[in-house]
Amino acid sequence: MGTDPANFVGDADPSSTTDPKVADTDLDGIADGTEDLDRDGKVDSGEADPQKWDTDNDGLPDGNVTIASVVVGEDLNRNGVRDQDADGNWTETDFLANDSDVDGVLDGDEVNGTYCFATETGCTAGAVNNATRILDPLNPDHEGDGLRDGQEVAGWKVAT
Ligand SMILES: [Ca+2]
Ligand SMILES: [Ca+2]
Ligand SMILES: [Ca+2]
Ligand SMILES: [Ca+2]
Repeated sequence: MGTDPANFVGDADPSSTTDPKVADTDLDGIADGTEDLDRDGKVDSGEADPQKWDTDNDGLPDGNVTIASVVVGEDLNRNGVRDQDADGNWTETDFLANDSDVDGVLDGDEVNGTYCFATETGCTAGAVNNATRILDPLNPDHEGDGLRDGQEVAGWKVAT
């Protein structure tokens, strides 16, 4: 017996260490082997980091977790890739980009309602959840008024 060289895949990055006894080392909802799409033991371009709960640091876990009965996360079906519908529209946020809809508001702030307006005092972005401020992380202009959500957060207004 022993290791069959035909089946053994070497670890391309020995400095990364996931726990072989745990299926999901970083508890982000995606199994370690699924985050490492090509199974080479290295975090390659396009892959989430199996040792980081939130690879892009936007406040949302790479996979999904349930917090207070609400499912939040990026790779909602936990398959290790960002999915699209038949029309090519993204159905999941990007676990490698902290602002998936490129509107200037981080994914986590859109989902958790933690953004602040530039003119506000006593408010730190990301500090406190605010249910009245939940936006859509896949829609850069949730009201459809032509201004990106981040521009409105920064204090821009539609000319009247
Ligand atoms: Ca994981
Ligand atoms: Ca994230
Ligand atoms: Ca997915
Ligand atoms: Ca955004």
